[in-house]
Amino acid sequence: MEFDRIVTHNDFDGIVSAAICSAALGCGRIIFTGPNSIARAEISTGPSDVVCDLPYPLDCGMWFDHHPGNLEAVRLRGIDPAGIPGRFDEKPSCARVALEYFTGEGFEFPAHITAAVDEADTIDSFDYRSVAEWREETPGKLVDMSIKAEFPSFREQTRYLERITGMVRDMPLEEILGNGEVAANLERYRAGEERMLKLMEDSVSFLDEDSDHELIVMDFTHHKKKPRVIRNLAYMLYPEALGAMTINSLFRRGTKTNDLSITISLSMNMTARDHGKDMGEIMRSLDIGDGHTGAAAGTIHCGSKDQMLREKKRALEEIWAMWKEMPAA
Ligand SMILES: [Mn+2]
Repeated sequence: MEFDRIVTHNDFDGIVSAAICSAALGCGRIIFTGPNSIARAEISTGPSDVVCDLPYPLDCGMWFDHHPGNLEAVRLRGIDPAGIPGRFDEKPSCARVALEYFTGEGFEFPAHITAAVDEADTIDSFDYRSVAEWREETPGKLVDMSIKAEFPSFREQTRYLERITGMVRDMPLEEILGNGEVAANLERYRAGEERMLKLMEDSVSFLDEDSDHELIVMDFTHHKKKPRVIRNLAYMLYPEALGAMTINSLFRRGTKTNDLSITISLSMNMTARDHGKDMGEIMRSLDIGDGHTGAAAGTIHCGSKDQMLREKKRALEEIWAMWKEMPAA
């Protein structure tokens, strides 16, 4: 079977997954996208496409993924996942799934690829035991930061992701950091982080019921443009909080809609604890999205601004009720 394109998630796990598929299949053309574009079928795929770290599209040659919700969606469509070429496995990263698949097929990967997969496991599953561990800089985290820098255009970002994928395939992460473009993007990321922290300080609150300040709520729906923030930076403001939520308006082609995008994640201080909080379960119970134990996201479609305000209030109440019901330790 010949594969023309790798269609992958535009994050670190997606990049490492694509590097693995590119090394194993000798296929160089890579398309970067987000899960929503696949769900809305904005990208047409066919039998010569390998799809990584994204929902299963209607048609593709191979599919690699690790999101339980995406497997569920396949089953709900009446498709037997075992019949799909590629592999689904609930591993910490999709890169791990792809690595194990091709290793099982007899492909031998160089040590720098397996090292990148170790980093993808940690980064994608957010496997940190404390705020300090999360802030500790590793080669993978620095490359990840560089792809999260602000880019002048979507096209330039895509080109950069393509180049990074080639580098991840061909050289160790440490060596990638020596690249001038990577260093410049990392610098831009750090400057952006400073600005984000300022912006977040103005949007952070806690629910009235949340007297212990467990769950940071960042409501950005009053912004006219989509603010670029990284929700976990909130833990730099409140290192003792147990979780953080963001509420954003969804933008389509640059226009603000009444639809809401909600993310919720546990603080890394919860990782080592024996708790019962499951962020993916909250999103699935509300039937608005999906995710892992530690981080999840959902979308609420609203027909008007009034409805959006009502739905936001209701979602906050429901999320808080479920959050409190799940034991913290
Ligand atoms: Mn992933």
